[in-house]
Amino acid sequence: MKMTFRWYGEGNDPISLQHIRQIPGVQGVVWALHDIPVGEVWPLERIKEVAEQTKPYGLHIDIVESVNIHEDIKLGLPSREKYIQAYKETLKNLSEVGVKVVCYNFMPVFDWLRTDLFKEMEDGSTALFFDAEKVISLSPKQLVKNMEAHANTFTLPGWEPERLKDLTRLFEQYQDITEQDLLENLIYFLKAIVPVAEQYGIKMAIHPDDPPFSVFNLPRIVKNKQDIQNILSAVDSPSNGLTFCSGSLGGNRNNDLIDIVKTFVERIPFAHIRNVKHLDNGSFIETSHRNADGSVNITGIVNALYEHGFKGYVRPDHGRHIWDEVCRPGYGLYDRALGAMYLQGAWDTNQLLAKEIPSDAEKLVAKSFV
Ligand code: DNO
Ligand code: MN
Repeated sequence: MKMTFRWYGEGNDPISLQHIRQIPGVQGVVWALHDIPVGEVWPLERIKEVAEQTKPYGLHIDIVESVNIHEDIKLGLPSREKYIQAYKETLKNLSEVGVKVVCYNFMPVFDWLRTDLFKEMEDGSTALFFDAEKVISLSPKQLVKNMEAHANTFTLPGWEPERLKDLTRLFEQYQDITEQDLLENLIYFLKAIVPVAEQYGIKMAIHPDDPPFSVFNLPRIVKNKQDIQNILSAVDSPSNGLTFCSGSLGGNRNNDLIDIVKTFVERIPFAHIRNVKHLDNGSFIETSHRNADGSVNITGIVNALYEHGFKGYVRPDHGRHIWDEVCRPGYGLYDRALGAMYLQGAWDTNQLLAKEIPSDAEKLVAKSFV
């Protein structure tokens, strides 16, 4: 397990590289050029700048999250050709600094979605919350306003303003797009991109939909095991991979997360690990990583990754906001650092056990939810 930590870049993240490298076990940052508008080529000089900034701290920049996909590609419009071309050039530029994994998602219009970004917990911390009842009562515009108003002056990953400025038109464009259409558009994109990624030694790793079900009637195609199977088998290459995200896939209790790990481990170059707690009405709140605090069997997932020979990168995904930290929603230093330690503790225990009672490790891998 190669531990990493998301970093929003110089001047865009209150968390310094110095602080990140003080988290035990963290070897690299997961980064992006967040200010480049979707669809544009990432300039080589800007990419090299990030390599220069991180080098003194001994942190690698092997993983990019995300190179976002232009809506015209998702919609399958003729203009997708020019955006696919730009994407290829970005991959080439990224390969120049040794990038190995590019995480991306294929969610129409919105990236991840929550109704509350700072929901109060009993212990006084706050966390990201998806209120299933509230989401039904909100229009997409209200939801966007709500997210932006609560973002604490930080930009939200995947919620870049240029992507959302023309919401009504985007919704109209998606009206006749079925899940099958969206999948075909993804496969078209992958068929064009994967050979180029192979050539540059990059693994593309699609991020699951978050939450893993349709919201506002938009099509969603990375929700469960079958969807993942469809995508990975459509282009059978190690460069067509999955970002296994326990929090996103865990937003649906019917997903067997451990089975997903077992089945696809060889195609998972990157994993996001975090916990969510399910409430009775379909809502969920993001909790600490600890099994007892949420519904997801986090240590079971780590065990499964270990057992099945996972060689990829991991990052603690979102965290709560604790100890009065002022931070980007879900992306404070403290709780994510605690998460990194919890995950590494579970991994190290496996290493220890493996030397003594290898066959017993399997017993720890029981079910997805606790
Ligand atoms: C939210 C993140 C997502 C993720 C993208 C990957 O915090 O998990 O924005 O980076 O969906 O493309
Ligand atoms: Mn994730």
